[in-house]
Amino acid sequence: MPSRRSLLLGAAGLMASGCRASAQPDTAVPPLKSIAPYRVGTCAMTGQLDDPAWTRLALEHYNQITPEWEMKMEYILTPDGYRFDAPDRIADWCEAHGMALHGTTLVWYSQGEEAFRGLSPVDYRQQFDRYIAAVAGRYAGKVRGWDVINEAVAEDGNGLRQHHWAQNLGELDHMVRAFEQAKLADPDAVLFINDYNLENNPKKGATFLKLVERLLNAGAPVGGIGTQSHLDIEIPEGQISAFIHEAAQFGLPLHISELDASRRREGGPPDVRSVSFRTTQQFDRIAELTTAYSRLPEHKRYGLTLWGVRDTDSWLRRPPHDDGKDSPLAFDAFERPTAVARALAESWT
Ligand code: 9MR
Repeated sequence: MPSRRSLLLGAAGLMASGCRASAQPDTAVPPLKSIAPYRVGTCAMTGQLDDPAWTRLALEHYNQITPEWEMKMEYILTPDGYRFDAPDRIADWCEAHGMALHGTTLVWYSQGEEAFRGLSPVDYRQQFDRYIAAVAGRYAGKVRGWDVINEAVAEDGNGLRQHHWAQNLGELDHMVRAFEQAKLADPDAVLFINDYNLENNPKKGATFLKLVERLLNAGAPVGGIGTQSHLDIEIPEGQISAFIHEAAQFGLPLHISELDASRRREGGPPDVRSVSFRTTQQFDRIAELTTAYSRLPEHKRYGLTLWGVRDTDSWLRRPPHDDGKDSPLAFDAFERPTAVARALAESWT
């Protein structure tokens, strides 16, 4: 009798036996939100709200939305003032469909530099506060939480990133200030610090958790820890669960905030691993993450968000990453569940 795992692997198992997965009937998964013991989210852009296939899948499987980019400074802050049409539309859509909303991101090292260039120190500080007050205030009562600070840790995990917010307002102080302003604007939202490669790179994970500690010691109202979880499927077994365990020591809610897992290896020598091997690696790492996360006490589980609905919606299927074949998300271009969906389903049932 086949094991539950081999049934759930479905397409990967078929590929291993030489069949083309796309020619085979899929292994169905129940609506993910009906089996997840916490909120399960996806990201959205306004264009997708008009796509019936996208909305059907989103409404069937997810119960929380993070705007993919239209709630960021790059969209809201224009030379003519703040622009709220797109984020308002997403917020209204969430309300109309009983979806929770998670906001990302108030302060990101990669944004705002041009708009803030040339301001006097006093104006710079005022505009920083004003932006957070306006944006977090507008969605107060509508969002469950905010990524207040995104991607503060240096790429290699060696200290913090250098950028205009840090230069003008202080390396740690700009973060403390952002959390304080967000708290004033929306006292009920869970305020997150969010970053990536925390499981993939243990050094970066450790620097990030040290930063959480420093912020809490400085009195910043950090209310949650976000790990983006763009997983590297080649990391050793145990590394993901070790990070989740470490992060949970603070007692704060954790958000798996942008989950996906590329089957590609970027750079290096040609990748000769078979698709079935990579799919099994992907299945195992996702299952490790969700199993470790599901074991946390309820108050530490804010939810798990996938960074897109179908593979073709993923940032990993856009230049410069796209090879036309990657399957980092829970549904493929034909809306069929992938190994990612089956890994989630297995750890939730
Ligand atoms: O997927 C997002 C893409 O559509 C945006 O153009 C980009 C810039 O806003 O951000 C992408 O999402 C990123 C997220 O906000 C932070 N972690 C990495 C994500 C992928 O680049």
